[in-house]
Amino acid sequence: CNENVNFNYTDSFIFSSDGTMRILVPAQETLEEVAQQLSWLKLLEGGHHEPLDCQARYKIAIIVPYRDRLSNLCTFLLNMHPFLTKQQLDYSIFIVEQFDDSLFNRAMLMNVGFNEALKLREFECFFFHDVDLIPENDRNIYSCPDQPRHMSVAIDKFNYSLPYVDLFGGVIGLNRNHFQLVNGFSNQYWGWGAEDDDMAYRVKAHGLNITRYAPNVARYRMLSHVNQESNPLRFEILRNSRVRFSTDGLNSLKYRVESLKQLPLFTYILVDLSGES
Ligand code: BGN
Repeated sequence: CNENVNFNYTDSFIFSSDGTMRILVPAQETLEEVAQQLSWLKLLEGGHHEPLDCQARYKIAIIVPYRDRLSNLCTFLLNMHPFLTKQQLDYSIFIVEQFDDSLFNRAMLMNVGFNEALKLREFECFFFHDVDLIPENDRNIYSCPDQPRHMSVAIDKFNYSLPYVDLFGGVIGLNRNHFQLVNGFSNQYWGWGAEDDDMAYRVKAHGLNITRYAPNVARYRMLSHVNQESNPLRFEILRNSRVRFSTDGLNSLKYRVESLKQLPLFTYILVDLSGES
């Protein structure tokens, strides 16, 4: 398939000729209402879509770690589905929610998403995506990256500039082989911060390079939300992360799936990270 085509009459409403997108707002913040607003897209079960008249190059999984942000989730789904569909991708959206009441472990939820998605289908690349980041330009193509790609380069909250050169958080894309090569994310970061820096270290330590699109394309709006509790131990864990790359990650991941459902707009995974698997 050619990526990024004009696909129907709603196109000119959402997308303008310079690639800038109008961010859609849900009429009501419920999943049913969002599904109704997206009914014209003809999504398949589990938040899956693939082009009907051509063969997409790759199978793509969008993995979204989640807890208690329904408003963000509704806006995310309402905007991401038209955006990804327009790019003629074969994709599925996975929402991975933490069941236990420990501090939020974003990295571990993304590892779980990777693992569980691969049990369902042979995905070739993975976009690890914060639920509060909405792309603003449709030239920001979610194609399978040759090298790990940092997608959320220019975010409105950071005045559309990169806060520091090694930032690898927000939205990132990796192909399956690279994610496995670096042993996924660390499972050690409970609470906000540094798990993305750890991933940047992993990528570099394995001879890979972080790539980026130009900032006028890789633009995102950050939705408002209550901030998570930060992790006071993150500096220390990050300082000696290197010694754990080969023992802390996909190969040490322990979790229990409480629920896995194919919903109309996404595949939902509810997971307990706290105990032994
Ligand atoms: C950094 C955080 C990242 C976060 C960015 C952007 C740390 C580690 C300090 C040693 N890193 O400061 O996790 O994505 O800000 O918000 O806290």
